[in-house]
Amino acid sequence: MQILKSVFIFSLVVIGLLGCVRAPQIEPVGPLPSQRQLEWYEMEYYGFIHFNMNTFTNKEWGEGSESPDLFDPKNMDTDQWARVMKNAGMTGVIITAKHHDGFALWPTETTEHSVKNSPWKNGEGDIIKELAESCEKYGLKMGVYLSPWDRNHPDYGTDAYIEDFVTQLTELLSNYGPIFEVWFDGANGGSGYYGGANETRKIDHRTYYQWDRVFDTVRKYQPDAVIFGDNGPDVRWIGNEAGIAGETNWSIIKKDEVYAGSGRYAELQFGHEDGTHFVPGEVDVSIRPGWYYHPSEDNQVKNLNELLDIYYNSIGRNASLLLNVPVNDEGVIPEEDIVALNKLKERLDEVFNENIALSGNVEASSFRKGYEPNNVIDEVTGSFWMPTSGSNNPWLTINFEKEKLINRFVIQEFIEKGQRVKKFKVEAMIDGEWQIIEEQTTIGYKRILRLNALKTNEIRVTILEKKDTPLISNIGLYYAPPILDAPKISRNSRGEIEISSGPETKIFYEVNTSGKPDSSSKEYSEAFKFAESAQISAISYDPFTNKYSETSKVSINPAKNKWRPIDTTRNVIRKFYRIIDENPNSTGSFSMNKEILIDMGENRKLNGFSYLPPKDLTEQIITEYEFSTSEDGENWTVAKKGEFGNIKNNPILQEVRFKEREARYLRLKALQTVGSGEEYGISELAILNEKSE
Ligand code: FUL
Repeated sequence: MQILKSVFIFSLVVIGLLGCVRAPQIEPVGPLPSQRQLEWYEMEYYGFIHFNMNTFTNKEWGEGSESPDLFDPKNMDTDQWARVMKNAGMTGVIITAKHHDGFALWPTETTEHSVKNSPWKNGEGDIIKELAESCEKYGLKMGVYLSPWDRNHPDYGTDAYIEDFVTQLTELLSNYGPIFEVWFDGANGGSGYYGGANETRKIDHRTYYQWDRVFDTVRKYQPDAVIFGDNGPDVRWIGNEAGIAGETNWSIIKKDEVYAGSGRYAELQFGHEDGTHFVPGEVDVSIRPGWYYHPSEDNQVKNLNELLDIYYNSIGRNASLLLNVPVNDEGVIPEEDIVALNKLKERLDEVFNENIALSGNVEASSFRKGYEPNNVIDEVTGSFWMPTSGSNNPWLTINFEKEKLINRFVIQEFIEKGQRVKKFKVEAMIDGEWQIIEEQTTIGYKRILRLNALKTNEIRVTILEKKDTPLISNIGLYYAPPILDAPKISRNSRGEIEISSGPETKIFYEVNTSGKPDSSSKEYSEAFKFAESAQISAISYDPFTNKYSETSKVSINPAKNKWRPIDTTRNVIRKFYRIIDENPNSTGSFSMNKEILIDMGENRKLNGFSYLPPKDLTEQIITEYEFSTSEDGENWTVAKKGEFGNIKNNPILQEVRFKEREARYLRLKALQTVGSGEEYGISELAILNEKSE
């Protein structure tokens, strides 16, 4: 027995030593990822579902006073959501269990403002439960979005609310099986936003929510879940909602300096080379302009080119991609979005199906035993190439017997021991000489470069700057067959409609039809007049390859070529033409108490207006507005007064609808603004007069 025991202990020691042989010899560099972060990184692409009260009120931010009676999806089908996301290649889904308006998608004990008081399933339903079951059925991981900011809760702003907030979290984390990510939004109404049923208080985001307690709750009930917040602790916001991680993207940040409310969001896009904590970035972006479903955005689902840009700018830049697909008021993902998701999946399969590098022969400037160059093409993230320490510009080559056609380059670091590479270059042997193809900064978990297509029999990667000896786990080479760009459709400053596409292509288009142009549709030759609102759809066609592009669909607002920006004494103010010049990149800036007046030159019917905020944050953005009209420029009636929800983080075109009226003069007043700068900006102002939904 004693002998057996010794043998057993000896074996344990040997196994232990063997297991440790590789990693401990390598000194870690900087803050390191946790096991849960490593697992999260491998998920890469997962879905966001914004579905809640706003789906039924057609808003981006609800105010908390909405009646639960409004929540009534007639064809709720979480199986459909999970199926669509699984087919799209996603690995998980995060659902807005509670958004800022405080309505809960599960029958929480903490509030009456939930599904239990809605007509849906006579108050007996539980969307979180249904989704958890569907996720299990389709093999997706599930995450929850629980908004700390709650515009409904009567105690919001006091400690009593935090008790309920923690209870809500506990319910979500203990009743629905495994949760892979808990999403805490940074938004809160402290800056004077309009409305909010119970919202007069200003809170300090850093101290009010008792984060230590909240995070402990997550660790207690779901130890494997990552926690998302503007600055982590596990996963950070990428600092914008446009789908873009920085080309330089460190997984580490100075967490204590960049937090919700710090005003330093721009840094989140890049991380910090001298970061103190490992908090990798997640790119959250919507497949439509808004996060919630709005029928008016049915023709604004992002097309394949846009989705591919998002993919390469997120997963291709050391971040994960959390792609939002809004569920509509029926309770299902609309067809348009499914088509777009499937096209992206097909394209990614087509491009990344064959890793050309696998057929190559790998050599390197040097390597340490056990960390051979060949490890970069074994498709295992746990094995890697490591040059001998101290080598200055370590390089690795992949050569082929025959020339290969290549235009995508993938490289991954073994990040368990820290993100190390600061700068690298890719070269190709072309006509017997090395040519520099790209010089780039950080790598991290994954970096994908889109290259111009090249034919070569050898590729060389050189690490130019590093924190310490680089550990490269994978390299991939691929070829993406070209796709035709979809046409661009816009109104020009003369009020005409213009359509453009790449050289040597034809354009076919349709005006106000169901929007499926083909070669039997009208062929575009030059800009044309069309004064009223129009739905234009167009495709490009390449006669040489006989290929069609994606369809572009755009709603064009009524022409503004007769409009004049005026002051109260009706003098034209030339510099304000910028707000009606149909150029989204030119902005008119207004001092704070100034209102905008427009003379449309003639009476027009309108049932709404749109405001395009400036994109760069050098000007203030309007968050609360009052829009009025007049027939004579003297007597005004207010058409609508309200809030542009979430406009700061997602500065997209805002469309506001009201009952149809006739007017010649327009007036926009900014009641509240947010951002930096002394003045507030308007990039475009337009009227809407198409049939509202
Ligand atoms: C933002 C929120 O305010 C939006 O409504 C949305 O939920 C987005 C994902 O995060 O900060």
